[in-house]
Amino acid sequence: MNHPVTIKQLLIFSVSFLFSASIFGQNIPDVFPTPQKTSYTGNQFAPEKGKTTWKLSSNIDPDITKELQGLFKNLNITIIAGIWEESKNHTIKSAPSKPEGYYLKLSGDSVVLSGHDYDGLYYALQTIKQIVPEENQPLQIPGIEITDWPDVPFRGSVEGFYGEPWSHKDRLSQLEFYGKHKLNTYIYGPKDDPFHGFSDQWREPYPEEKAREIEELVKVAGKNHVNYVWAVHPGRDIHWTDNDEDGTIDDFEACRKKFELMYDMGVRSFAVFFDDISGEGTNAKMQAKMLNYLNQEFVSQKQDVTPLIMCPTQYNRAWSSGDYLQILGSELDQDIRIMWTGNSVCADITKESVDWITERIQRKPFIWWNWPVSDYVRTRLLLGRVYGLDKGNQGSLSGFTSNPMDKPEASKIGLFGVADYTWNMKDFNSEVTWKEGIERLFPESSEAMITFAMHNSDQGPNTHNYRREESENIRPFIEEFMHSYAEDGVFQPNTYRKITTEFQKIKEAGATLRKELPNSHPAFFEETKYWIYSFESLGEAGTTLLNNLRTTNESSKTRIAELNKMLGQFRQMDTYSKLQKKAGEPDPWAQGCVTGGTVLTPFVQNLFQLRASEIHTIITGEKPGTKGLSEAFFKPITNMTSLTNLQLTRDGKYIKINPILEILKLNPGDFIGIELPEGIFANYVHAILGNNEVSEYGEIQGSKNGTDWKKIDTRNNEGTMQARLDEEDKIRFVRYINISDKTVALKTDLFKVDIPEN
Ligand code: 14T
Repeated sequence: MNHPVTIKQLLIFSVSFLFSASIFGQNIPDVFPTPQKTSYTGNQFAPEKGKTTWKLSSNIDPDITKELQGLFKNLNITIIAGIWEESKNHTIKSAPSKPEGYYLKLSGDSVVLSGHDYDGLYYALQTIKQIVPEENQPLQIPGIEITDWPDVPFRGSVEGFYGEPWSHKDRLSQLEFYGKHKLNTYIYGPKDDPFHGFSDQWREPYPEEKAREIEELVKVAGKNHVNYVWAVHPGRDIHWTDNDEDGTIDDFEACRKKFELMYDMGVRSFAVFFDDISGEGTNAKMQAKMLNYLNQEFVSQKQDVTPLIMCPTQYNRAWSSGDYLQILGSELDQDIRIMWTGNSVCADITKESVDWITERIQRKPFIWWNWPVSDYVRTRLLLGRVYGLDKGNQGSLSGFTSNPMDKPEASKIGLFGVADYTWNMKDFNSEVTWKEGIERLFPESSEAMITFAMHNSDQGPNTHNYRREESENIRPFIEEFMHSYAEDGVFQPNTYRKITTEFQKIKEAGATLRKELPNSHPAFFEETKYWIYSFESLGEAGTTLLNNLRTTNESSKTRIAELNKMLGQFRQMDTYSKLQKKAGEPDPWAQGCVTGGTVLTPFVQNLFQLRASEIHTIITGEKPGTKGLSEAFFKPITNMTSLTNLQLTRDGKYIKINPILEILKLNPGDFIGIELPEGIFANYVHAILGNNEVSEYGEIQGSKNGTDWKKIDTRNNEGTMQARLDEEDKIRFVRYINISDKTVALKTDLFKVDIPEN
């Protein structure tokens, strides 16, 4: 996995640093993704004004010529550029004989760009643009020689998440970003595009306006040397029947026809997805037949269509059973790529997991990495570093695409890391790439963004059990602080200082981003503004709270004022956290935002609780009511091991279980429910869990202590169950339980209890 930096890496690092920065007084910017081989010849050149000599091979792309002319016009220097094999110009050193590879040399009298192919030449140019200062600046050219090629042939993203698809504008911006960072693949498969098919209309042509957009995307993708891969998702309603008796299954033909339509719009790369389906469509033999049919009757008939990509139904090891994968492996034409998410839906990509699948599918897997996708944890931003990708996968993957967040701009932080890993695994340094990505994406506010990103990276508890680190810089101090404060009411001054400084920094970072991003990065800001507002409030709340811990001898009046200020900032955070709503998504789980959700927010909430009850007790001699209690104080309860990570949301008087995507199968005796904190009692329960089956086979129960349960008489209708509870009954636990001897299929559309608000 990710080894710490080795001595060798350190040496290389410091040697190149010495060479570049101190000995020759140069400041050569690093190139990202990191080139395979770089050597510094040590000199730096400042070509004089004069006449540029151009030696360009005739078939060079005019766009590349134009860019080179922009970079090197009116300089006494020779520019030699071309594609090695075709140029037959032997002043060009040969490019590496690897697809997309290039050779690049900058020296006093000449600049050489030699591409293995058109992509390679384009990538040589992308590299030059990172090395040579922008136009109009006094041109300083460092002496440098680079030989470069990618480790993974197809690199990029798969827009494959549930929820509102990216907009046309978002996608255009992605494609440009991919070109710059040597990502060459964008697979189009948003679950919520009906014409992709997961929702239904995969057989139908796109409406005019959408078709025009796709045509433009294909063009822009081409300009950026990106393959626009159009994916169809036919499996939900596919039939393997030949009703017109022409000898071919009707839906095979329907799919070919749709591909033809897409081809006419310019699409030259295709995929077929069979993920997240059940029933007839899951048949491996038929899936293989269909793909082979498309391969022979469509791809082979065209001269310019790239090999097919398919996403299997069993796309991860946890879901694999029977001989499904072996059938695909042996029956699918050898040039068809098979996608794979790893050992589970969301997983690190270990060498061991790659070896496991390679053997079964008899080819290198095409990775569908489910990160930073956040459709199962929509309240979170996943802005952390890329890690968990094995360097031992070099040479073992046919492709690597990352499933991003529904927030395209915010996803660029992660994609920058994916670009670096997939290009050059051996030199990939997770931490360095993450920082570098942020610095390049947000040059004006990189420090604030680093602070924001490092505290917004973990998914929180989730059904996929996939977690990322968060707030690593401060977590140990916070743990130590809470431990000693909760136990003995004391804390170390040093720890206190560290944490206080961090909250101050958070507050300032939030303010900086709030002020700067609307101008510098309006699209990013639109996606993340409530997290940013909330982050600033979190910084304020933490600062006030920590400050308050030092005030021990104040009058009641001061204490009350302080408490109110804290409450105000806390509520502010809470308000922002609820403002994030997505149009067209009525599901409560798609709403709300959580910032610093793994370390910082729980810390502030817990400390606030401790401090508030301390102060409240001192002032009034009473315990505080329910108002300040965040969801951290309420607990989901279940016996189901697959559900250890249920989440709750508090919305005023409602405590709700966050709905999850899957249909749950409750075996006899299985239950899910909510536990309230000491001294707080439920006065209403309301559940919407599917259909009548739910109330026939199960019931809602209440308990005072979590051990002795009593049936609650609910009004039941079509899977809805509800009842008013008497607060005098002091019900602190509420659950739905399957009391039958059958398995009950259940949807977590709604499960909530009401508490008094005081
Ligand atoms: F195709 C697959 F490789 C895949 O990952 N499919 C979906 C994907 O669209 C989604 O974005 C991702 C993360 O939520 O996981 C897959 O969707 C699921 C996974 C489940 F475990 C949908 C329902 C599930 F129960």
